[in-house]
Amino acid sequence: MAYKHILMETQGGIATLTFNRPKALNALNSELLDEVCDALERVGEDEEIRVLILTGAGDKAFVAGADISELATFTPLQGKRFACRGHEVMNRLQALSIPVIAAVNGFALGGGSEMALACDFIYASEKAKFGLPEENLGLIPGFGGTQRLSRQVGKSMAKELIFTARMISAEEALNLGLVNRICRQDELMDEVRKVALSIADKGRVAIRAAKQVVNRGMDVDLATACQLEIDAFALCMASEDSREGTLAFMEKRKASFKGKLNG
Ligand code: CO8
Repeated sequence: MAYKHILMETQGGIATLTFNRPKALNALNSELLDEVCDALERVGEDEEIRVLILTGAGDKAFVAGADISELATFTPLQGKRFACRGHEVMNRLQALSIPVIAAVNGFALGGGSEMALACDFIYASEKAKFGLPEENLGLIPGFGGTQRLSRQVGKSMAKELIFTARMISAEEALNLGLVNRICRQDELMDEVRKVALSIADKGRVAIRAAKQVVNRGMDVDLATACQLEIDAFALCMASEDSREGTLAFMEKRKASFKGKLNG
């Protein structure tokens, strides 16, 4: 599939997906969502890719939400289909076995905040602004924001942000635990690539296991979650990577992980 609204680039095991409609502040239309879906499928199939970064083209926006000019034309049924497609994209992002980092370089509103929330963590530039402004349009968040924001910042804060449609700064997002780190605008991508490379260096089996256990564990009771951890730990113990990691420690050298479960 040729892409019109996104850019994909892979370098040294790090893939970068850039939302590329800067004139519309990278707003998400149906075509763009289809392209993201296709790109995520390809990323999932490519064993060489160890980390995925999402960011927005231009210096103003990550994604300013769903494309309102398209939303305005939808019948309720078309709106439902669009919401389902959005959920499919967010679920694919969350289910990807490799880590996904959102590099939020400007406005991340509505579907843009929801996209960032579906990533494993967020680094933001000092110019970033987050918000779920759907109530201003007589709508509610439709790409998982009501659920993922509540889980991230607690339900009371999520309700306040959704009810008021208020935009928050990178600083406030950091204080709420929505953002892991704030970077200077011109240093954001370098900082995100640095953390991505430090993750890419680790064993693929153990990174995948950690992501799955944290994600699945959030949705079940503590005892079940801890059992998931025990099982995943045992799986890691069976991997060639864990033999290499422990041996390298004892031989006082850097581990060279092959990303293999065994042999
Ligand atoms: N959709 C379409 N076009 C947009 C959007 C958008 N979300 N955001 C900005 N644009 C366009 C503007 O129309 C403008 O285009 P033009 O130059 O042709 O007039 C261009 O981008 C630049 O924008 P502004 O001139 O408005 O730039 P400002 O710096 O003045 O303002 C803001 C920036 C504050 C980001 C402002 O553009 C804004 O408020 N945008 C809308 C934000 C918003 O409400 N987002 C939520 C959308 S709804 C949503 O995401 C729901 C997701 C779930 C859907 C479920 C489906 C059923």
